[in-house]
Amino acid sequence: MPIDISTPIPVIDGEKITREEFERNYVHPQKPVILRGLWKNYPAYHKWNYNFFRKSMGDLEVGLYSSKQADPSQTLSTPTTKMKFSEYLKLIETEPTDLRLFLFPIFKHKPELLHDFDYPPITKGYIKLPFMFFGPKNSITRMHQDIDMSNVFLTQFEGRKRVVLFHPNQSDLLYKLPFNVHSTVDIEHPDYDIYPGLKYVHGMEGILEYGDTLYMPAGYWHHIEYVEGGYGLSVRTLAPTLALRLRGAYNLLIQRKLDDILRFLFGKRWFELKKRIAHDRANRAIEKILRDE
Ligand SMILES: O=C(O)CCC(=O)C(=O)O
Repeated sequence: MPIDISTPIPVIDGEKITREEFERNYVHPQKPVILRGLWKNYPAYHKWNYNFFRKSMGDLEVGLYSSKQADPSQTLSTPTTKMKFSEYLKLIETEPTDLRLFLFPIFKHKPELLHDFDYPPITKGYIKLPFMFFGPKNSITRMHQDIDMSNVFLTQFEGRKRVVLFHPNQSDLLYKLPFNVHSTVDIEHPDYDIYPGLKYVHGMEGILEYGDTLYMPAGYWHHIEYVEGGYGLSVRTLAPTLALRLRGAYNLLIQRKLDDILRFLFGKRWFELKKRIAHDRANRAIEKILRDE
């Protein structure tokens, strides 16, 4: 039985929505939405393609991460391999590979690219720290929440992506690991014997086409599959509440470091303890659902 992701992520015309409508309907209630055509008026929409990146920065050496070797007990901080950016672009355009390039600070290497877009006026409070994500066909960004708890606007510039989202209030049923923003569940092949909580989650699904922007409110769990090789750009705005902003700062500045130290000191035993805590929390959440039924 597949996991319930039967609710579609709504798709709206990003060129027509006003700031007032967007804030009222999506930012304040923290609801995800796909904004079609939001970036159409920026040069990047037509200018950024494989050839453009190859020509303008193909010689740059980039650190790549293997999706196959992704180990849920580790934070992904060390690249699996390195190669020239032009070689990597050729790889994802033409051949099967599992190498991904994520949280790529492309604008540090080529600040001129910042002139190719602006921050859409449908909301305010942008954090001026854009990142790009590149991946080959069939690669997966494993399920996680963004550690800084900001609202994310993820725009697709090449290829299509399938996106699955879960509200942050389902973290326990998704076996969120403590001191972390990841989970060990595989939502494509749910194992209900090991993870019975997955029977009770309800998610949303959508496809990001060329030029679509996914608005993903703070704390939303996301699983991303590259239906085709391609790339996207993310910009973010501050979370809507002080509590979420403080949580983001705590995650970044304290929790992550504490997790690294405890992993260094206790290795696998620390990971096993975190998994046990995640299972206890999921069992309690299931009991509550059954009690309330
Ligand atoms: O597009 C991707 O590969 C990942 C994007 C993501 O995880 C994010 O923007 O937080």
